[in-house]
Amino acid sequence: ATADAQAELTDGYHLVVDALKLNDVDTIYGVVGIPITDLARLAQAQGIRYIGFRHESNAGHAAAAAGYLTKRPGVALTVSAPGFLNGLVALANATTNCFPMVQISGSSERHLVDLKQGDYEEMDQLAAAQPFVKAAYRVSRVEDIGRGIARALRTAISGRPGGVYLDIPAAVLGSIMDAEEGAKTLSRLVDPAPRQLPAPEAVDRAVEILAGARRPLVVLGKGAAYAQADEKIRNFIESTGIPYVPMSMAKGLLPDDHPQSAATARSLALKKADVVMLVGARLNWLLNHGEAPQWNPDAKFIQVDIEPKEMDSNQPIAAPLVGDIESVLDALAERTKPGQIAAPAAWREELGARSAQNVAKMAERLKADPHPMQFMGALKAVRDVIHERPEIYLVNEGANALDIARNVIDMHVPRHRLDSGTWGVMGIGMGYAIAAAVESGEPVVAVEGDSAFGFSGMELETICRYNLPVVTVIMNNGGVYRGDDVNPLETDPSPTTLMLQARHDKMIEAFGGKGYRATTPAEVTAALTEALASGGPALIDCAIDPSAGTESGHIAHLNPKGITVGN
Ligand code: TPP
Repeated sequence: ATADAQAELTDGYHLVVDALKLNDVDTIYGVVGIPITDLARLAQAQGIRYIGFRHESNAGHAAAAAGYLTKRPGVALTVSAPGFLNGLVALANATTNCFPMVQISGSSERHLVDLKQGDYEEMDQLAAAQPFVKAAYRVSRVEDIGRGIARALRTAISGRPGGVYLDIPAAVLGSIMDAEEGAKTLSRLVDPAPRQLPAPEAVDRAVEILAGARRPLVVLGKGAAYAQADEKIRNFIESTGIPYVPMSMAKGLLPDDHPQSAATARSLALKKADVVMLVGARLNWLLNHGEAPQWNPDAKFIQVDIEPKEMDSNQPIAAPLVGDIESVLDALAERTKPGQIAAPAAWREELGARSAQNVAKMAERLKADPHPMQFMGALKAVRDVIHERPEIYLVNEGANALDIARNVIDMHVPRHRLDSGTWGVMGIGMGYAIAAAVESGEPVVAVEGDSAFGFSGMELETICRYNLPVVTVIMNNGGVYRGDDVNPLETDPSPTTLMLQARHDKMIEAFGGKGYRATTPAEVTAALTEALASGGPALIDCAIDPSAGTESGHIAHLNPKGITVGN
């Protein structure tokens, strides 16, 4: 064919890239292979940043974090069957956490898959994805690519955000059509996530309940952080004087040292609050389902959530404020008379006094500097270094490494803490860290349990390959939870044992990054300071007492109790 005739044709690959660009997708996280390798190449050639991972779960977690941080769907790209399934974990996790994400996967030949003829990487991926995602779609004709991508992006971002699966069979990617006709099949979303206004009656009901409260409390969830309505949330809290408790990823939405933060008097706040306003927070296991004894059994709940089905899922909701958080706060401000909602001083003082006690206790515990190093010592060192630089993103997973870091490390800026989230999942570490670095260009510190790190550790190579400013800090106590468990039979290591002598710092050196080993808090401080100043990839292996930590961290009560194992 002549060059002219060529120029008039397009194909599935080009239409996918054109549709993504038309909708402002600027980064793809993925792992290549049949049938999507050329898709990644073309995307890169056309100016979309492509970040290539070592495992699809990590690419998927990165896309999910990108969605959370930017309020635009993160895109993950996977190959058929096994690659698709590896990515599906992250897509399901994104759905659970309400992060907007689209996993685009190539898939094998439909006619072979459907008759189960045994194709290369054969799997009915659309059916497999369905139960785990907000929605799953398949594009079966090249002229539907634009529609499929628009639909996937729209579904991921609008209403309650979540994970969307988009299946594109190999044959569709390879289909050729007239370029001009092809261009007409693409569209740009108008109002991808339109405002959703709450019902005025519900707003009035909420105002009345809040006005009559003696011990009101606001709970901020990561939905509140996601909403990017930071100023309005702060105004609501400060103008009403209501104490608030941030869920872990809402830390920093208001600075953790805010005088109205009841984070350090959490148990008392939950137990005594008579009116609780949930903002982008769900009454799930993380909040004990709103049940006594953690909560006041007579508490009235007001809930701000974009998803009507969330209401009454655990406790009766006295004022369901169904809408986007910004619109709900606007409506509340509009329909509240000046001074109508004001948290009683006695309640604020009661919480303030308890906070002061707990803060003093914590300061006392943080003063100790025992050897071998404990979690507290290492994490205090991390805290002090990043306190100086609030722009740093903190990624955090593990059990004790998660629970203790959450309490020790204050956040001062919204959306700068990314952690295991609603599922308490291990494996988000390197993916979230990579996305935070890629999307923001700011430094990232990933505080990882040694077990948690292992789930995504190979992505150190990715971090080094792209020369990202990620410092991984491993709390190495040689075990899942702790490193001192023994198998009484002495046959093999105990189920919770990992190698205490493991030198994770040597791993990053294999890829050209900088490795540090720290055995005291002072060494943690020195290593982290130097690593952050260098601006390059680094890993600090912190030698933590193998007997430090508790089994399952703060959620040991969730382990079912049968008869005692082993004796
Ligand atoms: N697999 C997944 C995908 N998610 C999980 N939460 C678990 C397994 C169970 N689990 C919870 S915490 C954890 C594991 C494996 C690791 C805890 O050990 P570590 O990361 O070393 O943290 P530490 O308590 O020692 O700080």
